Amino acid sequence: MNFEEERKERLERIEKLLCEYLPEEEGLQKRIMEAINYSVLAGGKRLRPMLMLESYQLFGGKEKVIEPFMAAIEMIHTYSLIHDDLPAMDNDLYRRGRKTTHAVYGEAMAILAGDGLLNLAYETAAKAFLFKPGDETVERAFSILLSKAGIYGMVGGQTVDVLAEKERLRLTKEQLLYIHANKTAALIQAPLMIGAVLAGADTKAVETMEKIGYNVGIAFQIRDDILDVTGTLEELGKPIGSDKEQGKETYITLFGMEAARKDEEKLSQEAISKLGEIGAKETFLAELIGSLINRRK
Ligand code: GRG
Repeated sequence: MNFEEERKERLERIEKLLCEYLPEEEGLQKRIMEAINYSVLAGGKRLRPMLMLESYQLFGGKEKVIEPFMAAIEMIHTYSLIHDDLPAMDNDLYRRGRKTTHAVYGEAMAILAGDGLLNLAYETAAKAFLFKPGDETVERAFSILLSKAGIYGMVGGQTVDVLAEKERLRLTKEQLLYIHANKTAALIQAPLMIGAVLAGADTKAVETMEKIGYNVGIAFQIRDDILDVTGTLEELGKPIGSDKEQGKETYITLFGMEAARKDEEKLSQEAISKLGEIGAKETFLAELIGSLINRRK
């Protein structure tokens, strides 16, 4: 199988898995289930659960305990997108090639769907204890998931981003990297670390995965900034130029397009060579990281 076939195979497994953990659309509160399912099942690359599974298998994991965490990370990611698209934040009407959640279900329901998904993510991850009651690696994985998604991770990064935009701050490199490291990289680090932890990898290996996640996350955000300038509506499934429209500082406004491309490449290559240090250079994971460099969506 070539890389694309392998990626598709994994994608299908993840789609099936998500359906297993998504709620039935029933009860008086049925509308929120519809909004949640609409948002999660809108496609998307499923990058975070894919990274988690690869990391788990890389360190020898073979059990089902990984699955609730794979579903949970995609739920957290989707909630962040729902809330990021709200009128109070980016006010975007399109995402993943279709109308955003608030555009279809209204603002109140989109807020609730995001809140509901975040909670459902933790309810789902907790199901890992059904596979391994009282297991210490599950506890550690849980703690990584919580902290990388919270105020010392993604929510923290988003906070600084929102403040910088509202106050039209000129950012220093350190400030921009702080935003990217937390808003974006934290949710790339989490799956790589959780996969390693659940497979029983040692602390040093988990730290290596955290470093790899940092590089991949920053490179991923740089590419996101590049695509906002060079992408198309068809490729991205949302209008381009939103950063400029909102007067947002990005890697490109700060350093220029050429430096952005160079740094993206350098960060990704460093991540792949770190994988080499743990004997994982010739793996799907390394190819997946490499494929993100020139992605068009
Ligand atoms: C609202 C708490 C809160 C956080 C929002 C993730 C995020 C923080 C905002 C979304 C907008 C954005 C540009 C985030 C940076 C990370 C990023 C590029 C997300 C898009 O992830 P992809 O490309 O999306 O993996 P798909 O649709 O493929 O899943």
